[in-house]
Amino acid sequence: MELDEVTISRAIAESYIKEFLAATEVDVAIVGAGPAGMTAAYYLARGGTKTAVFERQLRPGGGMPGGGMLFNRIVAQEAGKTLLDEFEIRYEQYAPGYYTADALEAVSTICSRAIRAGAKIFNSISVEDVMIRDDDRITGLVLNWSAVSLAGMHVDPLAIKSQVVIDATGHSTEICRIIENKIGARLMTTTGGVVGEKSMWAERGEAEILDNTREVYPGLLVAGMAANAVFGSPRMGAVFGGMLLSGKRAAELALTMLKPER
Ligand code: 48H
Repeated sequence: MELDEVTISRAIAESYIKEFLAATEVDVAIVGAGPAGMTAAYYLARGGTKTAVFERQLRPGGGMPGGGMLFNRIVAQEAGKTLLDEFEIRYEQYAPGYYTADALEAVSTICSRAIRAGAKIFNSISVEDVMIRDDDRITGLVLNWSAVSLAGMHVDPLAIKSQVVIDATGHSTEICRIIENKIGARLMTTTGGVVGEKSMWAERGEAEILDNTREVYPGLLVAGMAANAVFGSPRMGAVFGGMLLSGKRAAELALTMLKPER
């Protein structure tokens, strides 16, 4: 049988649209497919929660593939190792309490486990705005192709609804900043806005990330580096255990926020 280019094209376009349409109303929408966002997606999807992740870049992984300063290894501490075990990512003990893993194995494994659990990751899509309703709650995301903004084209976006949104955008805390810019100082932080990340202190950054992983605006959770940035905690360098643990915590919290009729 000959391969027909039009059939290939229709197969790609139709199957993509089918998945995109399915994602127009989800339980949880996650912004950012870094380690925190993908870990949250894995835990949510595993429990049957309808979960979509939107990632600006062509490739998932966020800051993880670059390891530390492009040395593509990551470090996890004792608590973070439990998540390496969960994902079956191989690691070596470097010193007591310090475990190293291949950054690309970590990214590809978490990504694969999240997708196979049922999460849908949409790459090359940027979240450029949110939907807020009168009762002061985030109700969805406003999306556009990343290529549109890269090309500087004026193209209006599309929108999706979500019961819960997770800001897992890393250092830039983009979803929290959108809320701060558009509706003012209404975040559940000490200032009402993004407090801003503090200088590197691995011990404290990792110690505070789980407490910072919480609801920051009605319907909006924050996870990963964005959690420390929004609440004013330190960065921690290339130790990734906290990112994975924060993603897991965000998933657990999101489940408690979903309406019972699901
Ligand atoms: C769609 C977006 C948008 C948007 C951003 O940076 P990440 O890897 O974030 P985390 O929190 O999973 O992990 C942080 C870690 O990588 C890190 O930077 C650490 C530990 N730093 C410590 C230190 O001291 O420096 O991933 C965030 C993802 C990226 O892939 C972005 O492209 C994506 O979010 N993203 N996607 N729409 N508006 N904004």
